[in-house]
Amino acid sequence: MSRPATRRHTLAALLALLPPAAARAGELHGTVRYAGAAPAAAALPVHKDQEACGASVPDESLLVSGGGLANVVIQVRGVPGPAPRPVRAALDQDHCRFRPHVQAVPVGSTMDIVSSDPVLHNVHGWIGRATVFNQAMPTPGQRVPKRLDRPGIVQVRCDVHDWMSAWVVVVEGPAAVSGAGGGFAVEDLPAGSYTVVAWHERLGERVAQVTVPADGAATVEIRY
Ligand SMILES: [Cu+2]
Repeated sequence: MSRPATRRHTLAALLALLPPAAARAGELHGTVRYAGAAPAAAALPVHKDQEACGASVPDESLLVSGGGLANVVIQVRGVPGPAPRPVRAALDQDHCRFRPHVQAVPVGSTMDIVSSDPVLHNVHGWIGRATVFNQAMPTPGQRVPKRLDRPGIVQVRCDVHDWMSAWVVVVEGPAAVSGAGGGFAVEDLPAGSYTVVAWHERLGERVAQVTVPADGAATVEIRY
């Protein structure tokens, strides 16, 4: 018969082998592919405040590189457990261009609207036809925090410069945005089978199913 101290030791060793109840050690890696011919890099003409804005800004609405599509928001739906923690995000205005062009932030996050430009901007965010924020930004260096409490796709425009456009997707679960080559990664996922919803501003939605292992990465390819 073993002594109690030995039994405790054995139990501790066994528990160490078990994953914690809500382990989130899984990951989803993926690539967003664009099947058509890559569009040529386009520029949007600047017809106002050219001394501050330049003659044109890049058109970021369809960016393809090496067959990969950038600026696609990937959301993993149906993940159990707590929602992602709110973050402090930023939306800059730099040479009359929003940076970043597309971002995803957890609901409840605060986004600082920033102007780096010596011209008046008026930043106007919409979900559908409802205004989320409408903020005049007359001063360079100005920083105005906005809390994003409603999930959805916020389209951002500048009322002064009609070429300026950005998208802020306010998400309720894990999400990522595809990078320049179409790659993305969503980390800290518990094991399970999930629906992945991809969204692109011009090409719309794609849906895929994935099964994330308890420890390791699932991979998925999203095709447009
Ligand atoms: Cu502007």
